[in-house]
Amino acid sequence: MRLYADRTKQKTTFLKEYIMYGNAYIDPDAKPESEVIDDPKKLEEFEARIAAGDKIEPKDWMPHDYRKQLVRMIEQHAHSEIIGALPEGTWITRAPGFRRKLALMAKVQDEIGHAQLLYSAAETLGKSREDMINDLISGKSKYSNVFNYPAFTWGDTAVIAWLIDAGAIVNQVANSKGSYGPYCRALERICAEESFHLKYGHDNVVYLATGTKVQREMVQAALTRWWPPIMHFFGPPDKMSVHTEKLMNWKVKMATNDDMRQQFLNMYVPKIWDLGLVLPDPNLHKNTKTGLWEYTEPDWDEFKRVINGDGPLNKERLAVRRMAEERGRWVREALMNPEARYVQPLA
Ligand code: BYC
Repeated sequence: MRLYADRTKQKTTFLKEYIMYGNAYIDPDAKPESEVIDDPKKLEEFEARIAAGDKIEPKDWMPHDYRKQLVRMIEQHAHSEIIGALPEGTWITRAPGFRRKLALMAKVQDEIGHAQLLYSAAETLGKSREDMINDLISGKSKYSNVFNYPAFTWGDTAVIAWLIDAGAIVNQVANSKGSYGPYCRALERICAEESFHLKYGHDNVVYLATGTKVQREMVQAALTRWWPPIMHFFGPPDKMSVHTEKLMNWKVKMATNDDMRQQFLNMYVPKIWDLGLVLPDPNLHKNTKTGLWEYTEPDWDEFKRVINGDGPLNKERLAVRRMAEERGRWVREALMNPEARYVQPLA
Protein backbone atom coordinates (compact mmCIF):
# COMPACT_ATOMS: atom_id res chain seq x y z
CA MET A 1 0.00 0.00 0.00
CA ARG A 2 1.15 3.53 -0.73
CA LEU A 3 0.33 6.66 1.20
CA TYR A 4 -1.91 8.84 -0.91
CA ALA A 5 -1.94 12.57 -0.52
CA ASP A 6 -4.40 12.62 -3.43
CA ARG A 7 -7.81 11.58 -2.09
CA THR A 8 -9.34 11.07 -5.55
CA LYS A 9 -6.68 8.64 -6.54
CA GLN A 10 -7.09 6.81 -3.28
CA LYS A 11 -10.85 6.60 -3.70
CA THR A 12 -10.84 5.19 -7.21
CA THR A 13 -8.28 2.52 -6.39
CA PHE A 14 -9.46 1.89 -2.85
CA LEU A 15 -11.99 -0.88 -3.32
CA LYS A 16 -9.85 -2.88 -5.71
CA GLU A 17 -6.31 -2.70 -4.61
CA TYR A 18 -5.68 -0.66 -1.53
CA ILE A 19 -8.18 -1.79 1.05
CA MET A 20 -5.70 -2.94 3.65
CA TYR A 21 -7.52 -2.74 6.94
CA GLY A 22 -11.01 -4.04 6.12
CA ASN A 23 -14.52 -3.17 7.36
CA ALA A 24 -14.83 -0.01 5.34
CA TYR A 25 -18.14 1.31 4.10
CA ILE A 26 -17.30 3.85 1.44
CA ASP A 27 -20.16 5.39 -0.44
CA PRO A 28 -18.98 5.30 -4.07
CA ASP A 29 -21.64 7.88 -5.06
CA ALA A 30 -20.63 10.43 -2.44
CA LYS A 31 -20.37 13.91 -3.90
CA PRO A 32 -17.30 16.11 -3.48
CA GLU A 33 -17.59 18.35 -0.46
CA SER A 34 -18.11 21.56 -2.45
CA GLU A 35 -21.32 20.14 -4.02
CA VAL A 36 -23.05 19.14 -0.81
CA ILE A 37 -26.09 21.10 0.35
CA ASP A 38 -28.41 19.38 2.78
CA ASP A 39 -32.00 18.88 1.67
CA PRO A 40 -34.02 21.02 4.16
CA LYS A 41 -36.85 18.47 4.39
CA LYS A 42 -34.47 15.63 5.11
CA LEU A 43 -32.66 17.81 7.62
CA GLU A 44 -35.93 18.48 9.42
CA GLU A 45 -36.77 14.76 9.52
CA PHE A 46 -33.27 13.98 10.75
CA GLU A 47 -33.52 16.51 13.56
CA ALA A 48 -36.89 15.08 14.56
CA ARG A 49 -35.27 11.65 14.82
CA ILE A 50 -32.51 13.09 17.00
CA ALA A 51 -35.07 14.80 19.22
CA ALA A 52 -36.98 11.52 19.55
CA GLY A 53 -33.78 9.80 20.74
CA ASP A 54 -33.38 7.53 17.67
CA LYS A 55 -30.02 6.03 16.88
CA ILE A 56 -28.67 7.00 13.47
CA GLU A 57 -27.12 4.11 11.55
CA PRO A 58 -24.45 4.22 8.78
CA LYS A 59 -26.75 4.03 5.76
CA ASP A 60 -29.36 6.44 7.15
CA TRP A 61 -29.52 9.92 5.67
CA MET A 62 -27.51 12.39 7.74
CA PRO A 63 -26.47 16.03 7.29
CA HIS A 64 -23.11 16.50 5.72
CA ASP A 65 -21.77 18.31 8.75
CA TYR A 66 -23.00 15.63 11.17
CA ARG A 67 -20.98 13.07 9.21
CA LYS A 68 -17.96 15.35 9.08
CA GLN A 69 -18.05 16.15 12.79
CA LEU A 70 -18.44 12.50 13.73
CA VAL A 71 -15.53 11.47 11.54
CA ARG A 72 -13.39 14.20 13.13
CA MET A 73 -14.27 13.23 16.67
CA ILE A 74 -14.22 9.43 16.32
CA GLU A 75 -11.01 9.53 14.33
CA GLN A 76 -9.31 11.73 16.94
CA HIS A 77 -10.54 9.36 19.60
CA ALA A 78 -9.14 6.33 17.72
CA HIS A 79 -5.78 8.05 17.25
CA SER A 80 -5.74 8.86 20.97
CA GLU A 81 -6.03 5.19 21.78
CA ILE A 82 -3.08 4.06 19.67
CA ILE A 83 -0.89 7.02 20.59
CA GLY A 84 -2.12 6.64 24.18
CA ALA A 85 -0.71 3.13 24.28
CA LEU A 86 2.82 4.53 23.93
CA PRO A 87 3.54 6.23 27.30
CA GLU A 88 2.41 3.17 29.23
CA GLY A 89 3.72 0.75 26.59
CA THR A 90 7.28 1.90 27.19
CA TRP A 91 6.93 0.66 30.79
CA ILE A 92 6.05 -2.94 29.93
CA THR A 93 9.69 -4.01 30.02
CA ARG A 94 10.30 -2.09 33.24
CA ALA A 95 7.14 -2.88 35.21
CA PRO A 96 7.97 -3.74 38.83
CA GLY A 97 7.18 -7.46 39.00
CA PHE A 98 5.60 -10.06 36.79
CA ARG A 99 2.00 -9.51 37.96
CA ARG A 100 2.13 -5.81 37.08
CA LYS A 101 3.85 -6.55 33.79
CA LEU A 102 1.03 -8.89 32.79
CA ALA A 103 -1.64 -6.40 33.81
CA LEU A 104 0.06 -3.56 31.96
CA MET A 105 0.46 -5.65 28.82
CA ALA A 106 -3.24 -6.48 28.91
CA LYS A 107 -4.16 -2.83 29.39
CA VAL A 108 -2.00 -1.62 26.51
CA GLN A 109 -3.42 -4.34 24.30
CA ASP A 110 -6.94 -3.22 25.27
CA GLU A 111 -6.16 0.36 24.21
CA ILE A 112 -5.11 -0.83 20.76
CA GLY A 113 -8.32 -2.86 20.58
CA HIS A 114 -10.28 0.31 21.39
CA ALA A 115 -8.61 2.00 18.44
CA GLN A 116 -9.72 -0.90 16.23
CA LEU A 117 -13.34 -0.47 17.35
CA LEU A 118 -13.21 3.28 16.83
CA TYR A 119 -11.53 3.18 13.42
CA SER A 120 -14.21 0.70 12.35
CA ALA A 121 -16.92 3.07 13.62
CA ALA A 122 -15.35 6.01 11.74
CA GLU A 123 -15.06 3.94 8.56
CA THR A 124 -18.83 3.46 8.52
CA LEU A 125 -19.02 7.21 7.82
CA GLY A 126 -16.97 6.96 4.65
CA LYS A 127 -13.39 7.76 5.56
CA SER A 128 -10.99 4.92 4.86
CA ARG A 129 -8.60 3.61 7.48
CA GLU A 130 -5.74 4.50 5.16
CA ASP A 131 -6.82 8.13 5.07
CA MET A 132 -7.16 8.24 8.83
CA ILE A 133 -3.74 6.72 9.46
CA ASN A 134 -2.18 8.99 6.85
CA ASP A 135 -3.77 12.03 8.49
CA LEU A 136 -2.43 10.93 11.87
CA ILE A 137 1.15 10.33 10.82
CA SER A 138 1.30 13.42 8.64
CA GLY A 139 0.22 15.49 11.66
CA LYS A 140 -3.07 16.62 10.06
CA SER A 141 -5.36 14.92 12.59
CA LYS A 142 -5.36 15.71 16.27
CA TYR A 143 -5.27 13.24 19.16
CA SER A 144 -5.61 13.73 22.88
CA ASN A 145 -3.23 16.32 24.38
CA VAL A 146 -2.28 14.11 27.33
CA PHE A 147 -0.29 11.60 25.31
CA ASN A 148 2.31 14.16 24.29
CA TYR A 149 3.84 14.14 27.76
CA PRO A 150 6.49 11.69 28.98
CA ALA A 151 6.01 8.91 31.54
CA PHE A 152 9.24 9.34 33.48
CA THR A 153 8.54 6.89 36.31
CA TRP A 154 6.31 3.98 37.26
CA GLY A 155 4.32 6.61 39.18
CA ASP A 156 3.42 8.28 35.86
CA THR A 157 1.93 5.05 34.53
CA ALA A 158 -0.12 4.68 37.72
CA VAL A 159 -1.50 8.22 37.38
CA ILE A 160 -2.28 7.71 33.68
CA ALA A 161 -4.09 4.42 34.29
CA TRP A 162 -6.12 5.83 37.16
CA LEU A 163 -6.91 9.40 36.28
CA ILE A 164 -6.73 9.56 32.50
CA ASP A 165 -8.77 6.42 32.22
CA ALA A 166 -11.16 7.95 34.77
CA GLY A 167 -11.48 11.09 32.64
CA ALA A 168 -12.01 8.97 29.56
CA ILE A 169 -14.79 7.03 31.30
CA VAL A 170 -16.60 10.24 32.28
CA ASN A 171 -16.50 11.34 28.63
CA GLN A 172 -17.36 7.96 27.14
CA VAL A 173 -20.19 6.99 29.47
CA ALA A 174 -21.89 10.28 28.58
CA ASN A 175 -21.31 10.02 24.84
CA SER A 176 -22.29 6.34 24.67
CA LYS A 177 -25.87 7.61 25.10
CA GLY A 178 -25.46 9.72 21.97
CA SER A 179 -27.09 9.53 18.56
CA TYR A 180 -24.69 7.66 16.25
CA GLY A 181 -25.21 3.90 16.69
CA PRO A 182 -21.74 2.55 15.77
CA TYR A 183 -19.92 5.11 17.97
CA CYS A 184 -22.22 4.48 20.94
CA ARG A 185 -21.82 0.72 20.69
CA ALA A 186 -18.04 1.05 20.46
CA LEU A 187 -18.03 3.35 23.52
CA GLU A 188 -20.13 0.96 25.59
CA ARG A 189 -17.70 -1.83 24.94
CA ILE A 190 -14.70 0.39 25.59
CA CYS A 191 -16.12 1.57 28.92
CA ALA A 192 -16.48 -2.00 30.15
CA GLU A 193 -12.74 -2.51 29.63
CA GLU A 194 -11.78 0.93 30.92
CA SER A 195 -13.44 0.13 34.23
CA PHE A 196 -10.77 -2.57 34.75
CA HIS A 197 -8.05 -0.08 33.79
CA LEU A 198 -9.39 2.31 36.37
CA LYS A 199 -9.21 -0.34 39.11
CA TYR A 200 -5.73 -1.34 38.00
CA GLY A 201 -4.57 2.31 38.03
CA HIS A 202 -6.23 3.00 41.39
CA ASP A 203 -4.57 -0.08 42.89
CA ASN A 204 -1.16 1.11 41.65
CA VAL A 205 -1.65 4.64 43.00
CA VAL A 206 -2.87 3.36 46.39
CA TYR A 207 0.12 1.02 46.61
CA LEU A 208 2.57 3.86 45.98
CA ALA A 209 0.73 6.46 48.05
CA THR A 210 0.67 4.15 51.07
CA GLY A 211 4.18 2.80 50.52
CA THR A 212 7.65 4.01 51.43
CA LYS A 213 8.70 7.67 51.40
CA VAL A 214 10.35 7.17 48.00
CA GLN A 215 7.17 5.61 46.57
CA ARG A 216 4.97 8.39 47.97
CA GLU A 217 7.26 11.05 46.55
CA MET A 218 7.31 9.32 43.18
CA VAL A 219 3.53 9.19 42.84
CA GLN A 220 3.14 12.74 44.17
CA ALA A 221 5.65 14.06 41.60
CA ALA A 222 3.79 12.21 38.83
CA LEU A 223 0.45 13.64 39.95
CA THR A 224 1.92 17.16 40.01
CA ARG A 225 3.24 16.68 36.45
CA TRP A 226 0.00 15.23 35.07
CA TRP A 227 -2.54 17.52 36.70
CA PRO A 228 -2.45 20.37 34.14
CA PRO A 229 -2.69 18.00 31.12
CA ILE A 230 -5.55 16.17 32.88
CA MET A 231 -7.40 19.46 33.34
CA HIS A 232 -6.86 20.13 29.62
CA PHE A 233 -8.07 16.63 28.68
CA PHE A 234 -11.78 17.58 28.76
CA GLY A 235 -11.24 20.28 26.15
CA PRO A 236 -11.26 24.08 26.30
CA PRO A 237 -13.76 25.90 28.54
CA ASP A 238 -17.27 25.94 27.04
CA LYS A 239 -16.97 29.61 26.13
CA MET A 240 -13.91 28.76 23.98
CA SER A 241 -15.21 25.47 22.57
CA VAL A 242 -15.87 25.62 18.84
CA HIS A 243 -17.89 22.46 18.30
CA THR A 244 -19.82 21.85 21.52
CA GLU A 245 -23.05 23.64 20.64
CA LYS A 246 -23.58 21.86 17.34
CA LEU A 247 -22.48 18.49 18.72
CA MET A 248 -24.82 18.82 21.69
CA ASN A 249 -27.74 19.73 19.42
CA TRP A 250 -27.09 16.60 17.40
CA LYS A 251 -26.53 14.50 20.54
CA VAL A 252 -23.03 13.51 19.54
CA LYS A 253 -21.68 15.11 22.69
CA MET A 254 -23.96 14.53 25.68
CA ALA A 255 -22.19 16.88 28.10
CA THR A 256 -20.15 20.02 27.64
CA ASN A 257 -16.40 20.15 28.29
CA ASP A 258 -16.91 22.08 31.52
CA ASP A 259 -19.61 19.68 32.71
CA MET A 260 -17.35 16.71 32.14
CA ARG A 261 -14.45 18.43 33.92
CA GLN A 262 -16.75 19.17 36.87
CA GLN A 263 -17.98 15.60 36.98
CA PHE A 264 -14.42 14.32 37.03
CA LEU A 265 -13.35 16.73 39.79
CA ASN A 266 -16.37 15.78 41.83
CA MET A 267 -15.64 12.08 41.61
CA TYR A 268 -11.84 12.04 41.89
CA VAL A 269 -10.53 15.03 43.87
CA PRO A 270 -11.90 13.64 47.16
CA LYS A 271 -10.32 10.25 46.39
CA ILE A 272 -6.97 11.90 45.62
CA TRP A 273 -7.09 13.93 48.83
CA ASP A 274 -8.08 10.83 50.83
CA LEU A 275 -4.75 9.30 49.85
CA GLY A 276 -2.91 12.27 51.32
CA LEU A 277 -1.82 13.45 47.88
CA VAL A 278 -1.65 17.14 47.05
CA LEU A 279 -2.98 18.71 43.87
CA PRO A 280 -0.86 21.53 42.45
CA ASP A 281 -3.64 24.11 42.57
CA PRO A 282 -4.07 26.04 45.83
CA ASN A 283 -7.38 27.45 44.56
CA LEU A 284 -9.02 24.10 43.97
CA HIS A 285 -12.11 23.76 46.16
CA LYS A 286 -15.79 22.98 45.92
CA ASN A 287 -18.06 25.98 46.23
CA THR A 288 -20.71 24.74 48.65
CA LYS A 289 -23.28 27.26 47.40
CA THR A 290 -23.05 26.44 43.68
CA GLY A 291 -21.92 22.83 44.13
CA LEU A 292 -19.26 23.51 41.50
CA TRP A 293 -15.51 23.12 41.74
CA GLU A 294 -13.46 26.27 41.44
CA TYR A 295 -9.90 26.07 40.18
CA THR A 296 -7.09 28.01 38.58
CA GLU A 297 -7.53 27.87 34.81
CA PRO A 298 -4.81 25.66 33.36
CA ASP A 299 -2.55 27.28 30.77
CA TRP A 300 -4.72 27.21 27.64
CA ASP A 301 -1.88 28.52 25.47
CA GLU A 302 0.12 25.46 26.38
CA PHE A 303 -2.93 23.31 25.49
CA LYS A 304 -3.15 24.94 22.04
CA ARG A 305 0.54 24.42 21.41
CA VAL A 306 0.36 20.76 22.43
CA ILE A 307 -2.70 19.86 20.36
CA ASN A 308 -1.24 21.64 17.36
CA GLY A 309 1.92 19.55 17.30
CA ASP A 310 4.29 21.43 19.59
CA GLY A 311 4.15 19.52 22.86
CA PRO A 312 7.08 17.86 24.60
CA LEU A 313 6.73 14.57 22.70
CA ASN A 314 4.50 15.14 19.64
CA LYS A 315 7.30 14.53 17.17
CA GLU A 316 8.52 11.42 18.92
CA ARG A 317 5.02 9.95 19.21
CA LEU A 318 4.33 10.40 15.50
CA ALA A 319 7.76 9.06 14.57
CA VAL A 320 6.97 5.85 16.47
CA ARG A 321 3.63 5.52 14.66
CA ARG A 322 5.28 6.11 11.30
CA MET A 323 7.80 3.40 12.04
CA ALA A 324 5.06 0.98 13.15
CA GLU A 325 3.13 1.69 9.97
CA GLU A 326 6.19 1.09 7.83
CA ARG A 327 7.23 -2.09 9.65
CA GLY A 328 3.72 -3.54 9.60
CA ARG A 329 3.22 -2.93 5.89
CA TRP A 330 4.41 -6.35 4.73
CA VAL A 331 1.99 -8.04 7.15
CA ARG A 332 -0.97 -6.12 5.78
CA GLU A 333 0.13 -6.80 2.23
CA ALA A 334 0.53 -10.50 3.02
CA LEU A 335 -2.98 -10.62 4.49
CA MET A 336 -4.40 -9.05 1.37
CA ASN A 337 -2.52 -11.38 -0.96
CA PRO A 338 -2.27 -14.89 0.47
CA GLU A 339 -0.65 -16.14 -2.74
CA ALA A 340 2.37 -13.87 -2.39
CA ARG A 341 5.65 -15.39 -1.23
CA TYR A 342 7.80 -13.27 1.06
CA VAL A 343 10.43 -15.88 1.90
CA GLN A 344 11.70 -18.95 0.13
CA PRO A 345 10.55 -22.10 1.95
CA LEU A 346 13.57 -23.95 3.32
CA ALA A 347 12.30 -27.33 2.19
N1 BYC B 1 -6.81 16.93 23.05
O1 BYC B 1 -14.60 22.64 20.22
P1 BYC B 1 -13.87 21.71 21.12
C1 BYC B 1 -7.80 7.17 26.52
C2 BYC B 1 -9.50 20.17 20.15
S1 BYC B 1 -8.01 7.80 24.95
C3 BYC B 1 -6.61 17.29 21.77
O2 BYC B 1 -14.27 21.72 22.55
P2 BYC B 1 -14.97 19.07 20.74
C4 BYC B 1 -6.62 6.38 26.81
C5 BYC B 1 -10.73 19.76 19.35
O3 BYC B 1 -10.50 18.55 18.67
C6 BYC B 1 -9.52 8.66 25.07
N2 BYC B 1 -7.43 18.14 21.09
O4 BYC B 1 -13.90 20.21 20.52
C7 BYC B 1 -5.91 5.78 25.79
C8 BYC B 1 -10.91 20.96 18.46
O5 BYC B 1 -9.94 20.94 17.43
P3 BYC B 1 -10.36 20.69 15.86
C9 BYC B 1 -9.46 10.03 24.48
C10 BYC B 1 -8.49 18.61 21.78
O6 BYC B 1 -14.70 18.01 19.77
C11 BYC B 1 -4.75 5.09 26.09
C12 BYC B 1 -10.50 22.10 19.38
O7 BYC B 1 -9.66 21.55 20.37
N3 BYC B 1 -10.80 10.56 24.46
O8 BYC B 1 -8.56 7.41 27.34
O9 BYC B 1 -16.36 19.65 20.82
C13 BYC B 1 -4.29 4.97 27.42
C14 BYC B 1 -11.69 22.80 20.00
O10 BYC B 1 -12.30 21.98 21.02
C15 BYC B 1 -8.76 18.26 23.12
C16 BYC B 1 -11.33 11.17 23.37
O11 BYC B 1 -10.67 11.30 22.36
C17 BYC B 1 -7.86 17.39 23.74
N4 BYC B 1 -8.01 17.01 25.02
O12 BYC B 1 -14.66 18.49 22.23
C18 BYC B 1 -5.04 5.57 28.44
C19 BYC B 1 -12.76 11.60 23.47
N5 BYC B 1 -9.88 18.89 23.50
O13 BYC B 1 -10.79 19.25 15.77
C20 BYC B 1 -6.21 6.26 28.16
C21 BYC B 1 -13.41 11.95 22.16
C22 BYC B 1 -10.28 19.63 22.46
O14 BYC B 1 -11.49 21.64 15.53
N6 BYC B 1 -13.43 13.37 21.92
N7 BYC B 1 -9.44 19.48 21.44
O15 BYC B 1 -9.12 20.95 15.08
C23 BYC B 1 -14.28 14.21 22.52
O16 BYC B 1 -15.08 13.81 23.35
C24 BYC B 1 -14.24 15.66 22.12
O17 BYC B 1 -13.60 15.77 20.87
C25 BYC B 1 -13.53 16.56 23.16
C26 BYC B 1 -13.40 17.98 22.59
C27 BYC B 1 -14.35 16.61 24.44
C28 BYC B 1 -12.13 16.05 23.48
